[in-house]
Amino acid sequence: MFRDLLRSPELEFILEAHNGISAKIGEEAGFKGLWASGLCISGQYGVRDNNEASWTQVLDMLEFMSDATTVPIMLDGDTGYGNFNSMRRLVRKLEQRDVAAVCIEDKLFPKTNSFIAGQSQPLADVNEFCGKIKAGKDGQTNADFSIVARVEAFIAGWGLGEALSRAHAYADAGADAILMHSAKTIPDEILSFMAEWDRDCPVVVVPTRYHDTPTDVLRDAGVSMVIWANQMLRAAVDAMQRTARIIAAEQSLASVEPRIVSVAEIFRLQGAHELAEAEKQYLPAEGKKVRAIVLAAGAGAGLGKLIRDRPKALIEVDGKPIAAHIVDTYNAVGVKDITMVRGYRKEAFDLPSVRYADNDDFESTGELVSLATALRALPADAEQSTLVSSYGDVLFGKYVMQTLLDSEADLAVCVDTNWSGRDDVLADLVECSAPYTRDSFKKRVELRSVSSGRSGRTVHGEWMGFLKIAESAQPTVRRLVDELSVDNPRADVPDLLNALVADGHRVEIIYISGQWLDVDSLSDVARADTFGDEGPAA
Ligand code: SPV
Ligand code: MG
Repeated sequence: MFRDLLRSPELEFILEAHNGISAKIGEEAGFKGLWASGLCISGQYGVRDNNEASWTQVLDMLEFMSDATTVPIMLDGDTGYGNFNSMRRLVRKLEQRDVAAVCIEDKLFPKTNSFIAGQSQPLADVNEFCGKIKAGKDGQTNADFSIVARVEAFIAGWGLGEALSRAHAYADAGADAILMHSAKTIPDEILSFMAEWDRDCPVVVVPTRYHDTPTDVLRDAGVSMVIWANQMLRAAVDAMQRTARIIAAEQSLASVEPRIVSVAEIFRLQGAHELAEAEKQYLPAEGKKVRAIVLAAGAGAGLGKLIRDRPKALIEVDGKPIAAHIVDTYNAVGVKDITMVRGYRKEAFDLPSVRYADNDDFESTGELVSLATALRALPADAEQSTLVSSYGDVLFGKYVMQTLLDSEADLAVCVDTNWSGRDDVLADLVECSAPYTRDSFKKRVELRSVSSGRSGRTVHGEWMGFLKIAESAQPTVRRLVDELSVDNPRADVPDLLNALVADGHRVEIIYISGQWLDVDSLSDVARADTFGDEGPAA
């Protein structure tokens, strides 16, 4: 492609680029080729154009530029970074990175930019430079790789004769094109050279200084390719300087934001979309997203002045509110989407990254009205996720939640086997299809009923409020929640569980032992303070 550009009957243009993103922007603007400028690559590294960046550092950048683009790139290879041997190694390394061409200039290593005291810059010995061109051509393994020989005779203050004799020598040595450079603000040196140049060897020019010259003048003179050699870096520096000054002065992003590209545009240039598609193809399908609902609308009796200005869920234990511990534990098992139902002293809630749903009738309604409120607050796609519900005054260890989430059942609840010392009026006691045994983990145990108080029933454990609802069970649960809460606004989650069982749905029992704590009394608050110290999984 680069060779075609050099040989094209039209005047062709290539644009400076100095890193992956500028190369991509150049290609998107329609350029058919790019100039990996030595000035600009060293500039973006923040060093001088004096071979301060090593050639492998330049090569590393070329690799990013090559990966980011499909158009050919010509490296500004300075003097070839050494002698003929460095040159042929450079050519091999460029070929390996799909770089199309290198331009080398007839100066001495380490070079200095042509616009810095050019007249005092010594030129390379012609024969030595021809040897470099030959070594590069002989060393290339891809016949399409191009070597452009840059003549610095005008830059160094020599006349047309020197420029011409060097250009002829380099063409004879096998150069695929001649780059004739000039530091003058008018193109007279270039035009005088073009008037004499009669070889079948294209000429490339860099009108940085003679930028006011109409392009047709160069076209009419027979120039083959124009390099716009440094405008991308200069434009970027201008934009960065203005932006940095404004942000520094205003201590705010407000006025720069509308003037700069969006972060989404950066993602686009980076090809984020392709990665998202590839992830669908190559990553294992993600498990269903889990969303948590925390019922925290109630005030909490029996806690005296602790709940004067906040609900029970916001009482501080171990340095932060109960609800914050709950959020942390959910987060620790990978559940980030949390909907918290508030009611009593709802204004006291200020946890970040939580979705709130308000049950303002908390005094006259039960848990199912709160649950219905939460279900309505969820985004539409929540119907395709797994839900887990728990109470705002129940602390739990990671292990408890992980075990519940690992269950493959459509509906599952955790039940603590260690219930016998519990206040059997407050506790939700359950009867199951089988008692806990050491091999319970191998069996399917189902819920039979749940209610507070023993009253002569068989009891196998205590339910502490954790309910998992898989996607497939959501329609049933949503329907029952609505029906039951309309029938009886004070209905609670145990009423839902019993109704599910009565309707013939299987609610799996996951037996656990400890690793949770409900905060019902002042002594519970004291125990909660050390909850985190009690178990390794807490
Ligand atoms: C470059 O872009 O690094 C060049 C062109 O070599 S010039 O800066 O004009 O020398
Ligand atoms: Mg350069």
